[in-house]
Amino acid sequence: MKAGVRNLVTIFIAMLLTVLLPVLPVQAARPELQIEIRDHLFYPSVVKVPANTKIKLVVINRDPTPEEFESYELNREKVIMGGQKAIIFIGPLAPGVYPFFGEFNPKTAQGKVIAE
Ligand SMILES: [Cu+2]
Repeated sequence: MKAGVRNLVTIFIAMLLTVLLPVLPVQAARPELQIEIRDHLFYPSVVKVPANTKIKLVVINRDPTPEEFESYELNREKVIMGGQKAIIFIGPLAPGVYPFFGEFNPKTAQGKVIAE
């Protein structure tokens, strides 16, 4: 390669890295977890997450009836219509146990997030 071309390639790669590098760590640092509601139960009902990390929870309601994902400890409350899904961001959490429940079926729909 001629020196001029090599310089252009080097500059191009440097520009590409400048654009990409700030984006990549953000995606890597945000784990995504999926919880399903079926027959007024959560699957899985126990969810382990890394402490001190922001988490994206995708809650899919497979029941035909609406449910409300609710947690006092996580300070979250979200209605999910039948057959719909909701995205709920939680954390960063201190290590500990954070119960959640379905407000429309609180006797059966119970679960907990364990941050460790
Ligand atoms: Cu509520």
